[in-house]
Amino acid sequence: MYTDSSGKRLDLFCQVIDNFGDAGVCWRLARQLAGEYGFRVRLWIDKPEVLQKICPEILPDRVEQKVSGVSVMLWPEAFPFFLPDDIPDVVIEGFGARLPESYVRRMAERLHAPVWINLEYLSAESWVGESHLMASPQSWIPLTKYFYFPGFAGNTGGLIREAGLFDERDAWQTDSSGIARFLPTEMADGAKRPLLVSLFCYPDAPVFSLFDLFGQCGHEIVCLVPEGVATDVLVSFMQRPAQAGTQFRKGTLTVRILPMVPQADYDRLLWSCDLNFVRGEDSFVRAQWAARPFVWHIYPQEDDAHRVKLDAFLDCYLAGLPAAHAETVRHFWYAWNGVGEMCCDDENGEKFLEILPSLKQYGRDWAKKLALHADLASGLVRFINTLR
Ligand code: TRH
Repeated sequence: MYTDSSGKRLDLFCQVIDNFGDAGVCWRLARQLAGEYGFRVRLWIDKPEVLQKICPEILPDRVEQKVSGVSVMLWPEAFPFFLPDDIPDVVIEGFGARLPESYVRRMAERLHAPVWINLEYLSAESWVGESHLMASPQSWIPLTKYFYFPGFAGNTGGLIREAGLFDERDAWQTDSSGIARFLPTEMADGAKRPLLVSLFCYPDAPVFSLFDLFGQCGHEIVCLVPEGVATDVLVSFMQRPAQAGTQFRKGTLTVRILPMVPQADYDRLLWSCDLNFVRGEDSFVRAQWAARPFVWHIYPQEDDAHRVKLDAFLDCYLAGLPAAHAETVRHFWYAWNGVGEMCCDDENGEKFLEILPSLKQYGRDWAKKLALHADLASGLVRFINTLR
């Protein structure tokens, strides 16, 4: 813990654009700021029902509730009337969430204006370091907003990483009984241990081709898919509804549909698998902390803007791998993201599976390297303290 901010009040605003990442990132950060730094955190969220999917304690119809030390507030369309004293010391808008105008006016009326931060999206592009902590004086009101950019380099805001995360992960990964929970019972004993894969992707991922590869690869693979992921492809592959509990076998591949699990269990799932397919932002980061080989399905953007982001990350992630392995990984990630084709007779897929053991060791080194930088919450708290 960098510093104790006990008693300081903080509002974090989360607008759910789509999927789970906006809620997932804001929820993780809110808990950490409350639990590790002692902030009195209010998380304003416009769709608590989305948060409930990854945190079942949330009651979506509550206007206010306290969960894991965080006051979770429904962010209504007609925002409540606030007095300047109701405004906290720190205001964070998640991913450019547009704050209610009346609220911003009250911010400006406080004797000491709150620290106002826009938590940005994650990218490995080099401009991120230059824009991190940039001040944006507002032309319409005497307030300044600061951009806080997560990132992979030392000159960025870092990545969310809770205290003790690596110890918890290591304890889990050395205890096979937890991992066995994710395996079909007949495969749970060590001798028959299959390759365990988790699959979280957007609907356009070439899942069919991946399953063909897995089904013909010569060793047992169990692929765990959270319910709701790639449903159409799964239904046509399995010829049955893709509900939690469904299991299907083809060649060497067993597909198991899991229910969506709470965030902490999702980490355990990633820690347990030999290969994780992840997407968006938060699961992408958690896969790196899992220190296991992973494949990222990047959130698609207009005009292929995501291609630049994908390359920026690959360039830094692959820099420490032997050239041939780096090429195999890049090719596989490209195909998964629709750049080039993925097909089961493409030998790159087999090569990728062959190099998994060395990617596993590389994943540990990569996680250690990233953890040399300050984590996002500690950097944020340090910055807040420089302004107050
Ligand atoms: O769901 P995502 O695709 O989310 C986002 C949004 O699309 C967002 O608009 C976009 O800007 C952002 O990606 C880049 O993927 P992400 O970010 O990985 O979020 C998923 C969250 O759900 C993450 O916190 C992990 C959590 N989760 C669980 O808790 N349990 C589960 O079973 C699964 C599959 C995920």
